[in-house]
Amino acid sequence: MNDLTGDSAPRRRWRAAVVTGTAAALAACTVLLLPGTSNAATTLGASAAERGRYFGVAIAGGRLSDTQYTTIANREFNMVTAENEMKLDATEPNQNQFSFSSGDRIVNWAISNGKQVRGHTLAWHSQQPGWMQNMSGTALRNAMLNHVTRVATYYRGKIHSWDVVNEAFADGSSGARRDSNLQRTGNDWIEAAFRAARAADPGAKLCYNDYNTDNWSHAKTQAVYRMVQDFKQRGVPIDCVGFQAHFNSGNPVPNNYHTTLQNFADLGVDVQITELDIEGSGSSQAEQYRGIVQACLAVTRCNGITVWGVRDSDSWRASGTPLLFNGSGQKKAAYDAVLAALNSGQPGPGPSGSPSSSPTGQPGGSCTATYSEGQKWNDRFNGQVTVTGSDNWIVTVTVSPPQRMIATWNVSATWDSSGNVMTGRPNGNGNAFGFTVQHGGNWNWPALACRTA
Ligand code: 9MR
Repeated sequence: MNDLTGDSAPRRRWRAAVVTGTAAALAACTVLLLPGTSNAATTLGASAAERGRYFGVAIAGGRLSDTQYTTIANREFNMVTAENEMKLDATEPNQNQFSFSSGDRIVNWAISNGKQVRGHTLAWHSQQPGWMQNMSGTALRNAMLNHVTRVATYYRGKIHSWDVVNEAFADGSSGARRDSNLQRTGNDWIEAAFRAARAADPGAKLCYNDYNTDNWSHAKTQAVYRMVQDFKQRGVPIDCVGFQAHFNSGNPVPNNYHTTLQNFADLGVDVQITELDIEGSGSSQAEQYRGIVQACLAVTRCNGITVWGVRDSDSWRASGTPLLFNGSGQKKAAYDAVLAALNSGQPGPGPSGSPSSSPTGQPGGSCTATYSEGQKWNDRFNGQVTVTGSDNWIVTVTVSPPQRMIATWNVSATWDSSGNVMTGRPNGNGNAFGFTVQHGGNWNWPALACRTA
């Protein structure tokens, strides 16, 4: 096992890769390890991953048949939120009759493309099914807890972070809870929802998610802060706070955004930007996006950023052109600013310095997979694979437990039933791809094998 702690001198680790699979399956296959390159990442997900973060997008199930949409989404993002399909009205249209097909479609698309999933949302005053809107008191409290338990249990093991409770605070200067049928069941409804979610899916991070909580001096921000502080002090299971970050001229990006993220993080929770969009255009919009990315990168516990849609035309407020791609699927100035901000951010924290790699393997044959190490962190590392000799490759990447591959980029990925073997094929984004491995203390390099299709 590599010792990645200790002196800070640059280090190069030499390790032969293990070629897996049967001889027949691996005919014309070689593995070669060569020194890594330091080229800047060319997609949002890849760049964020190099910084120990994700870059996500809200996906609308109805658009998954749009090839331009899925091509951009697959290429650029490594985290997915269902825009509407996992909400209460979608998942429990009749009491105790659960419907997961729309949510599953998005979750399966995400997983089959090597992406992780944010769950949105388990308890919310809005988009409640009709039967729930008409409920109150103990019956509603129990129905809400049953919903949290059933949905979080169904998706257990597939969700990176759940928006357990969404938008429970009032706008304006009151700092009060939002009045709703859920609030009227008693002030403890939020913590009850978090406890139920923890019991149902102990592996997911549990988030409180809201909007208009970006400006540190606003009463709503302060009120959410006090709730999270109280939850942490009393041991209510909360792991993260989601900042929706829907900005426009009436709700501009505040100058103190970094302060807000940092102050919440200092409570001992992760912070995530969960629904980012910024109305506008051109350099003005681009600079606001840049500021948001820089603020997140400046906060160690800011895990990732999700934009609320792919193209402007996919947005819930399309006329404000608030996203990173225009209606034709072209990158906007805002995209370039986000990628540049990501690429100029600090690499993720970790015990090792610059990437290193080593040559070995057996050159020759029709297809060569070259591995190089990427960034390393306490809990995970990135790997990069470059394929030469064929544009029609199939590369398997095998991790050894307790390692688990948690993200991929620039590759169409599927997994075997053990979850240890990722089979990657070209996704239209060239012949190099990357992945993140949660190592669980096992620093061994994954084994690579390359064959042609
Ligand atoms: O983008 C979503 C839109 O398609 C729905 O019609 C709307 C219904 O409430 O919800 C939108 O998403 C919201 C998210 O779930 C919570 N934060 C605000 C988002 C924008 O309204």
